[in-house]
Amino acid sequence: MRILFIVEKIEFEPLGILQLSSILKRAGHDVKLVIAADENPVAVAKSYQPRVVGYTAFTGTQHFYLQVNRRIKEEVPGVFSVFGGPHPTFFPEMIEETGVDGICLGEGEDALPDLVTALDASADHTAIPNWWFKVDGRVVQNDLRPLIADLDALPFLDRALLYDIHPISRHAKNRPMIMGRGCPFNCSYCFNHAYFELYKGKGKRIRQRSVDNVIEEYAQLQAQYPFSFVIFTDDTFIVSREWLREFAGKWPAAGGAPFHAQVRANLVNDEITELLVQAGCQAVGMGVESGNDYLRNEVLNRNLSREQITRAAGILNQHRLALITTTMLGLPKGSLATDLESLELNVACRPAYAATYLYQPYPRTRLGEFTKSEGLLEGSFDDIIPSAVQKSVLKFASPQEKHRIEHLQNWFAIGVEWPALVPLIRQIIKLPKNPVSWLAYKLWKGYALRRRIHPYPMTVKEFTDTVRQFMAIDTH
Ligand code: B12
Ligand code: SF4
Repeated sequence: MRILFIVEKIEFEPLGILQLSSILKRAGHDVKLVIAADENPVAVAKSYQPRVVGYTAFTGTQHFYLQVNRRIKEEVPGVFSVFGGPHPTFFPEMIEETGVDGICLGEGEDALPDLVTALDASADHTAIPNWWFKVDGRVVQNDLRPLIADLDALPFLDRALLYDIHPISRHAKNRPMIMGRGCPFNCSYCFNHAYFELYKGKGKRIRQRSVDNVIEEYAQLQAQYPFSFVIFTDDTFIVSREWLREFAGKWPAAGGAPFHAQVRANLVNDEITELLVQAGCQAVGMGVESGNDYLRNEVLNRNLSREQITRAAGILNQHRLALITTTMLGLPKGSLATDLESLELNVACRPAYAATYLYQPYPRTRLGEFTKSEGLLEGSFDDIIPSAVQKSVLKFASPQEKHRIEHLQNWFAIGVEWPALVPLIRQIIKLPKNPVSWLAYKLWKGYALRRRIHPYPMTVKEFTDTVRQFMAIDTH
């Protein structure tokens, strides 16, 4: 059967779709991907005539996909449209939208092939676990199946699906990989607690692939599409010391490339950091999120002291790992003053780059629902935009305060690098947002990423491609 996936643009590899594609192809199906920024998805759908069209939606990106889908449903009679990913998982009410036939909640590896098989056989599909369907104008809600216990049993991602149509990704020097799924913490703004609420009693919260399986995928990928740097996208790479110890022994021996991984301050110590260095880690991401103790611990439920954060940053810096901190501005119950406290805490961490985002209240997360119920949300969850760097959807003490918080996002990392500029930045952010602020943000970020975080050699062509791709990113 023919299945067509559609993505709006490529800012990062669409890992969920690549995973689903490898499974569908293994079952003998024909799969195609179209990047709407490069090709008209409606025209491709008309010529390819898929039986199923599928989309991954993050909160904020669903509007684009719903619109494309409505056009495809008009032009390709009989096509079955399905949505998966975080937004449908936490907002399955999306099934009510015109043109949506099915919503997949949670993991799609078994759910999608089961649906495709049923459609192929013209059998009843309406009771398949993980799916909500619209049947004769009525919504059918099925329960979730257990989480996949053995991630090693999954086929490797179908990178060719993307690389065959997107040369920039094919020739990229860095590639994302995933070593496992799940995070044991319960930060109120993050999807993890909500995800495991949904999956309660249906499997282990933390699942890791075996080290050998990760290395095998790496070796295949390196042989087919040579590259220099791995970005492990896992929420918390250092969740298991035993796994990390085995990885630190085997990855360098297997010729593993230098890599980036996510850590959490309370898990960072000398032993873990030495293992990361031994493995070849060059850059780490670590959440600071807020410099205000009340916001960080009561509102965000981070359960982390200021000292834990600066201590962890000190250890990572001492081991010469390039540290990227992440911080959310514009938090519910926060203000410009608390965001400036966050800047101060970042200064104390001395990061190679201080990444900042404007807080977005995602549906079904504890903080998202709190933001809504406290009346702090302007409009509804539907008003969230794909970008976490342009506009906040929260209400603040005054429109001026909100504007300054949004504008501070552009200057935050510069203030962390050169704290002496903070008094000037406090004045700049009173001005309307402008192209100079955006350019300053992009240039400093680009410089820090290139020189401090991903300093591998590039040809002029690779460099210009990377710059072009980077300047076009407007979501993060
Ligand atoms: C890597 C990552 C990124 C990467 C790459 C994203 C990408 N395009 O793949 C980058 C850094 C670019 C990124 C950016 C953003 N991200 Co992000 N990201 C992640 C992260 C850490 C891993 C995602 C991943 O690759 N998982 C592995 C794959 C295999 O799983 P999956 O994508 O979930 O897919 C599975 C299922 O969802 C399902 N499925 C997925 N698609 C489909 C489609 C169909 C048809 C079906 C049937 C099933 C299905 O089946 C798949 C296999 O089980 C997650 C957190 C997490 N641990 O999941 C956050 C997460 C997904 N990101 C999130 C957000 C909000 C964003 C941003 C919107 C932030 C921002 N505003 O900048 C942007 C959006 C970028 C965009 N426009 O696409 C949120 C989503 C919350 C929400 N309600 O939408 C998450 C959950 C983190 C969080 N804050 O809680 N992200
Ligand atoms: S540590 Fe990170 S991934 Fe884990 S729950 Fe908190 S924010 Fe989410």
